[in-house]
Amino acid sequence: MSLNEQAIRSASANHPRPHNTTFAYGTAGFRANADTLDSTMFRVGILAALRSKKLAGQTIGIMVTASHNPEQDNGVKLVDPHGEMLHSSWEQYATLLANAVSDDSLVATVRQVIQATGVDLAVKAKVVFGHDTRPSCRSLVRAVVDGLAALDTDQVNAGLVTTPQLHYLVRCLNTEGTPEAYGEPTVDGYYRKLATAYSTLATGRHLLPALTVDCANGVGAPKLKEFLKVVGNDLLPIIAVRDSTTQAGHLNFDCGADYVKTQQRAPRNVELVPWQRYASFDGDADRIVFYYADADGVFHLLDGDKIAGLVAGFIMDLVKDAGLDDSVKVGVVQTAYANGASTKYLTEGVPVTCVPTGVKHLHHAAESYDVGVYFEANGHGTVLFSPLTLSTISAHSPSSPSASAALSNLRALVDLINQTVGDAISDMLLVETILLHRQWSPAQWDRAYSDYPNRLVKVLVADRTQFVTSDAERRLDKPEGVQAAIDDAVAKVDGGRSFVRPSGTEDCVRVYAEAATRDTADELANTVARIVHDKFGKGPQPASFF
Ligand code: G16
Repeated sequence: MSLNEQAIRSASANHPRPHNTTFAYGTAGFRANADTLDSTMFRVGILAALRSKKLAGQTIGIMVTASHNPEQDNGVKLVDPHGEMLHSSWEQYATLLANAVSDDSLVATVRQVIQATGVDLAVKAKVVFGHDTRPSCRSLVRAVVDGLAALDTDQVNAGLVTTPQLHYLVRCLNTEGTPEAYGEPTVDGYYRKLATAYSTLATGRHLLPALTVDCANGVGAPKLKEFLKVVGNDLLPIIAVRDSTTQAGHLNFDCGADYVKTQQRAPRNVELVPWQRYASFDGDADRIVFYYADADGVFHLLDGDKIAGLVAGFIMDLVKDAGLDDSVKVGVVQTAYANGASTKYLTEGVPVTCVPTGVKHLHHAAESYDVGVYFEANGHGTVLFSPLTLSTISAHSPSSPSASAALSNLRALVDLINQTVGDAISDMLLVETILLHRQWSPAQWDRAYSDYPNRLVKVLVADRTQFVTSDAERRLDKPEGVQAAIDDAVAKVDGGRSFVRPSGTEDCVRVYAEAATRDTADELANTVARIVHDKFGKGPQPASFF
């Protein structure tokens, strides 16, 4: 079968590439102002079709979303057959296609990708796509569809979904009817799978006070409500706030997981009742952070690091109680953003690996453990059970009634966790399950360790591509000389740690700093941000970066 060049060329003419723009495949795919993305979406449709053909017609996923970014941005995440992010070896092809300067050069680039990867054009491609609540999704999805059609692809439109629901669908579609069947390939099937597992784990437990969930005014709001109808309020009392998806400009604005984590405060106008539990999703519901206020109204964050500690400890207890601790070992994966206190706490009990930012990196590192718990500090993460561990858990015969109870809880936990990617709804259920079983308040959960004071700031620079890191992003190799200046600043601060890396989702450089006290952590963040801004900054330097 030959390539229908004419179909690509004529469809491409309807999706012209903007001049003077270079697209880069970032931490989680392409992300930019929505007005610039039409051609990229069209080309991503082509790429997904080629990827599916390359993988013998397995279904590939496309999620149109810019997640935590402001509403005017949009983006796209590509999902490989097992539900994981697009394999990194194909990111270069995504970038090449997105940047082809004309319809002719796009055709030539498609040919180049086919040749480089050995795509068999005779294989029928299958792609499932979905989108979040951004107003720009409508037209961008049309561009994706045109790209898919240009390669005569079988398409499944999943419509409005959370990112993790789309990942779930991809895995289900590819495993349906096999021994590895992951679930029913529908959003209803997703709800039923999670609700059944949660009911098994929660029934008979003494209910905790309601959890208030900030939905970031995003897709998590309708999807959480759909899920609550399936699971019922009796087992899961939830109060949803920031749940408006129709008011312009509200998505992620002064709310959501990214706001709460970076600002270290509750969403605007959400008054925290002391000691009650709160959680925030991000714009596409693949991240979650928890928090509470103490009696003095002081805000306490329970971020991805705290979730990792809670989850790893609970799974280790279940594994031990089930009598599986000789054969099933738990490991944790973090990034440089993990609070130093969390790493210290975790390494006392489990092996801990540090990898660069991006679930694509954490996910693969977690696959090397029997049970790999991976969480970014920003609340993005999940748990992976290796195929051998799943067989061990499924075949194990418990030796006592208490071992049997632990084993059935472990089996339900396997179903409760969305193992394809970080999932705010699934992670929320996981945390709620553990708190139910432990009968813990958020403050009791928080007691495991105290975070070192820290600060994360953004610096606007003229060209973030000149920032090159190494050592899992903890060192800056380029621009030359900057790392030495950071080292000098850090050496002057008690308990100081700081690093600089370019964001892969926003046009900025991020600076992270932690230190023994709030004031010194803040000062270190500002000092390092100034080091970057002095030489490479864009616009006037702010008096403070936060
Ligand atoms: C994406 C990635 C995350 C990453 C975050 C920030 O999250 O999936 O792994 O931590 O971007 O990345 P960066 O610091 O490079 O901007 P999301 O929730 O925005 O898709």
